[in-house]
Formats: sequence, structure tokens, C-alpha cells
Amino acid sequence: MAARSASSPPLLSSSCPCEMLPNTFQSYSILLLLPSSVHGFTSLPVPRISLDEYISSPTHDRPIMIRDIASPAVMEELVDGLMEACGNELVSLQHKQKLNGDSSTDIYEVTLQESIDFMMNSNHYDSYFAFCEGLLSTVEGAPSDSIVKLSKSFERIRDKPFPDQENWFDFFPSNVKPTDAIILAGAGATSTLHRDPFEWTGTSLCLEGTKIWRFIYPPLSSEGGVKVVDDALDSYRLDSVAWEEDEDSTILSAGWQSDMSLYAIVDDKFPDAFSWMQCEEEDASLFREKLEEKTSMLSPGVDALHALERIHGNSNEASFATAIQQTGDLLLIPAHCWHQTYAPVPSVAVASQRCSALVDGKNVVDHILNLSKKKNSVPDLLKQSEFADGTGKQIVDQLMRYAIT
Ligand SMILES: O=C(O)CCC(=O)C(=O)O
Repeated sequence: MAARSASSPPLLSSSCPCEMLPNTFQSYSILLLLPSSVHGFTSLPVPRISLDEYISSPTHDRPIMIRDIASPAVMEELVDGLMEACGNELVSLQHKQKLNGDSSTDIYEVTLQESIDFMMNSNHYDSYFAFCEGLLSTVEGAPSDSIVKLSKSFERIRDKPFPDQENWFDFFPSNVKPTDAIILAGAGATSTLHRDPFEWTGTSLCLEGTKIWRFIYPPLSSEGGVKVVDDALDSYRLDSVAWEEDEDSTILSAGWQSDMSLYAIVDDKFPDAFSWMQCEEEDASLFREKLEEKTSMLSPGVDALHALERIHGNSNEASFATAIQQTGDLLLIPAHCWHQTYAPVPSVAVASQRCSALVDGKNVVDHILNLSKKKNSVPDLLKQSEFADGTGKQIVDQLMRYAIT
């Protein structure tokens, strides 16, 4: 993200920015308090491929980074358009402060434009993060032409890997349809550790800046599947979509969240945002390589490390997979992959979701059927073990009729 704030601290100087300076902010080291076993985690890289490579050989059970799906110039235009269209909208900004292993979070209501200044003055111990849903909604009220245009542009880009395929969410009633979210992350901010509601395929398009993603893969279903991860992470459910009718409400969707963190401890030597931004300006590919290498300085909390041990048992599997997402990269996140982000530098991204017939249809149908808890028998149409592209409208109509009436 280009520095927009007049109050941003000056860039740290270094003879070679890619040989990073330590983060001078961190005067106390929590690392000293931890057993040495906390360093015992291993990570696999998430494949980073071109759009053509993805289309010729798509994969659906592991996250994939589709690099450079749109150019930096297109991304810049979209961020400018976003700020123009939504800059004065209020968003909830999470302010997280950490001290001596404890953390507290406050929420401020600020405009989207104001939130950028906070993002630019964020660090691991005092960070800002905003997950803004509804800003791009084209179904509530009368959206402006610029919002409609922006939403279409985002949709066009993230649909590129799925030429001519239905997205079943297009057939959902507007009041239960998952919406896009704009995510602003200041340096040092983390998202929650979670897996997504509806059991869809998640997508994230990075408009500006860089994000680190970590994914915990579900064991094979013969080995307990994602339930093993849910249990090991002490997860709880968070309702995300309900259908309200008179006094009754039917829960249609709920995600899974954990209070553990895959980024609880940051080594004092992990470079700060300004050093990283300087490095990226000099050489974006080298920056990515260096960042990949230095993610080992971001350690999961002790509870998360124990959970990872429980998930993987004595197998030789990596603890998790790591992806570096840069401006213009589209990340595809399969259902059942637990994930969490860390922001080495400020970023703006748009998170969205897909329900493709073959890949997600069964997950999404079963998810809604399980949560809606209707007593009458499930129509045969919804009991198929696999769904075909082209049947979305019929299936979704039937599903909604069954679940919410
Ligand atoms: O972009 C982020 O920082 C987190 C987004 C995310 O995890 C999601 O949308 O599921």
C-alpha cells in the first residue's frame, strides 16, 4: 500500500533493505518466556501459479494462489474507485493492543478513508484491522452506479478461473446471500483463525499491499477429516446467516472459529512494515522470497502448537501451509481449510465466495440442511451425492423452500 498518511513515520534506512533491520518497536521479548519446542513447526508453500495453469489443471482440495490475475494498475484504479464510492462510509475498526502476552481489543467507528491512516500506523503490538461487510452490497437500498460498477469489476476478476461456471450464490435470495467484504489490515494485524460458513470456496483478491496466509489442511476423511482440526483447535460455531420470519429465525449458516493464533509470537528480528515496503519497492520477487523465508519468525501460540501436534499425530506432514499474497493475486481457499492471515505491511483486499456445482454444491446443501433442522423429510433432489453445473437455480429454489418455510 502506498503511504497515504502524512503522519507516517519515516522509512528506516538500511544499506540493503532486503537484509532487514530488526523491529525496533519491540522492546520486550515474549520469546524468552517460551519453551524451545515452540519453534518446532514446519510449513509447506501454497502453489503459486498463473491463471492459464490453473484453468488447464484446476485443483479444489488445497489452496491455490493465482498470481497476477490483474495488473497493479487495474488494482490501483479499483482501490481509488473504492475510496471514492465508499470513503465516507462508517466501518468498525478493531484496535488490538498486546502487552506481556495479554491482549485487549477496542472497536472504533471511523470512515473507511480515516481507517487508512490508522492502518498506516499499525504494528504487531498495536494493530488495526477492519472486516467490512455490506459496503459493496448491490441488493440493499439503491446502490450507486459506482458501487455496481465496482462489484462487477471484482466479480469479473475473481470469476476468471471459473469460465462459464455457475456460482450458486447468484440464485440465493438477496437477504441471505453471502456478500463481499473489504478487508483492511494494518501491519501486525491478524485475522481470526477460522474456517468459513456455508463450506464454500473462499476467494481473496489483494488490491494493495501483501498478506501472509497460513492454512491447516484437514486430515483425510478416513482419518477423521476436518472434525479432528475443529476439536484440536477448541473451535466454536458463529452463526453467520439467519432467515428471520416473525419471531422465528432459521439459522442457515455458521462458521467455525478458534481463539488460538498461528501468529502469537513475533521474533524481535522480524522486519517492520517500512523495511518490508522499501524492500518490495526495490524488487517485488526478492521481497516475496525474503518474506517467505522470514515467516518462520512468526510462531503459533503454545496452545496452537499443541493443537497442530494433535492434528498431525506422528505423521511427517507439515504443520501448515503458507502463502504470500501480493497485489493482484487471487487466492482460492477450499472449504474445510482452517486459515488465518498476518499483515507484514498494510493491505486492502476483497474477500468473496463461490459455490460451484461440482466442488461446493454438496457441502453447501448439506450445511444448510444440517443447520435448518427441519423435521420433514428432505426432498430427493437435495439428496444427490454430486450436483451438476446448470442445475443451480432449481436446487437452490428447492433448498430455500425446504429450509425456510
Ligand atoms: O483477508 C484476511 O485478512 C482474512 C480474510 C478471511 O480469512 C476470510 O475472508 O475468510
